[in-house]
Amino acid sequence: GWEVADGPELESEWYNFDALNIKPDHPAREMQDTFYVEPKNAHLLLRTHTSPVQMRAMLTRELPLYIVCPGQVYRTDELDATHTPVFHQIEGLVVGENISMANLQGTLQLIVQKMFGQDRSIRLRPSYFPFTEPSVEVDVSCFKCGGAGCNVCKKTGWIEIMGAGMVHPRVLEMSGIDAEKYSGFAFGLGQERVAMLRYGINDIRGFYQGDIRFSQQFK
Ligand code: FA5
Repeated sequence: GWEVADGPELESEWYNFDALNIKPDHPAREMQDTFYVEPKNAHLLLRTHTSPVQMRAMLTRELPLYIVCPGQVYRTDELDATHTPVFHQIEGLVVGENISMANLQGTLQLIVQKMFGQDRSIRLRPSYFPFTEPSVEVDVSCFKCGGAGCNVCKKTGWIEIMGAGMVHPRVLEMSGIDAEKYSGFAFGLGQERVAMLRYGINDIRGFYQGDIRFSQQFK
């Protein structure tokens, strides 16, 4: 029952931040370094994550809502082995009656097993995002050592792969959804980072340099 949802890469500041409970002066805006588009009073930017699609979907679709949104996002990050200024995320959002943290955990467990293999388990760690409460960072048990500790998982047995949480009631209310009756969960993962883990790629720049020897490894 999941649908693929879409949204613009040139996004309004409102969808990218305000609709996600990130106020103009909130320090959380600085968590994501943003490319603003001139003129400044147009309040347009290159979306810094796929999360603005959450509000777009909530405003236009019927409940219950089950969507994923794969897409390109932009940040003023310096180019290095694990960061590019243009990268891709996959957003997930579920809103309906009786949606709980257990549903989030079960969904994430399934995603991780499909992506990294049946033997993988997940670990949820408390975290902070203004648009989810509670918020978690999601770790997958290391697929190289199985959790014993190695160079891939930096000897911890776990690898962080995405952010997630229960949709903040304020976000539901901003879209006109009754937060007493409905609840939801959301998650967002970095596509390149997941591909790097899965295929043992140690430098993200390989995806964008256009060197055919890079692509040919995956034939
Ligand atoms: C977010 O962007 C939140 N929107 C995720 C979210 C969605 C949380 C829904 C809760 C509910 P964060 O800034 O941590 O979170 O980015 C998510 C992922 O994008 C990171 O885990 C990482 O895999 C990837 N990422 C972030 N910056 C870069 C970059 N410069 N290059 C490549 N991947 C990146």
